[in-house]
Amino acid sequence: MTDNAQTIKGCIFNLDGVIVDTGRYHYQAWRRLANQFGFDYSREQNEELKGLSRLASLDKILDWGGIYMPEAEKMHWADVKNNWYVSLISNMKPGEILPGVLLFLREVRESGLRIALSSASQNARSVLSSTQIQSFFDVILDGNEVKKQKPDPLCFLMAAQELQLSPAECLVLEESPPGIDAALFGGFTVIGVGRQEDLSKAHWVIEGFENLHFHALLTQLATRVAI
Ligand code: B16
Repeated sequence: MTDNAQTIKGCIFNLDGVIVDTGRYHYQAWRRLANQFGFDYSREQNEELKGLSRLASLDKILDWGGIYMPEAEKMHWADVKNNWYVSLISNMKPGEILPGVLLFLREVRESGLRIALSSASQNARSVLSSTQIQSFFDVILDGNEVKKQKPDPLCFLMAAQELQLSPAECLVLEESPPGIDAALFGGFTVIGVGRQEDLSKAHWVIEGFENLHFHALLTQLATRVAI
């Protein structure tokens, strides 16, 4: 590891697509709503909803369906979708934690770093609880506490503040393009989790955590980034 890599003292993880694939449950619930309105949309389109707030997701879906709706009615349908989503995630199990994540979190912890979870989801705590992973996090911030949506960097800045670290001392691990932008605007070093072609603005991109070791990642990162 280089001296640069040693400046990293904390990791801030996003939830959906990084720790667990909640995206498929969001898709099931949103698709059920779209079907109720008489149209359908693809898994590929659903990728565009990652990192967006609940209401911003609804706006996009209504747009795809060519549907206009007053704001008050949107709140109603967002609640309907959320009830379906909550019922789906209540059955999540620890086995749904994505491959390699637990080992990676352990390595980060054993390296003496502090760990935060920062998610736009107001249901993040339920997901952490169903999958029994909450004890890894020193700080948990969700969509109930952070009111500005990505690409605003507030969700990561608040997490860093609660970790008592500066953005330069934190790595953000994030799977959505608006989340990558948010981390960059906030002055963080950001690891994209997903496909290189979608996340090319990140300082480094990984496909996932399987067979990934924390110190190897820091060493690779230090060849690329002045942190
Ligand atoms: P909720 P993240 C985000 O989670 C999801 O990526 C996004 O699809 C969802 O709309 C948003 O949470 C709000 O979720 O409806 O449960 O409050 O990626 O920030 O972990």
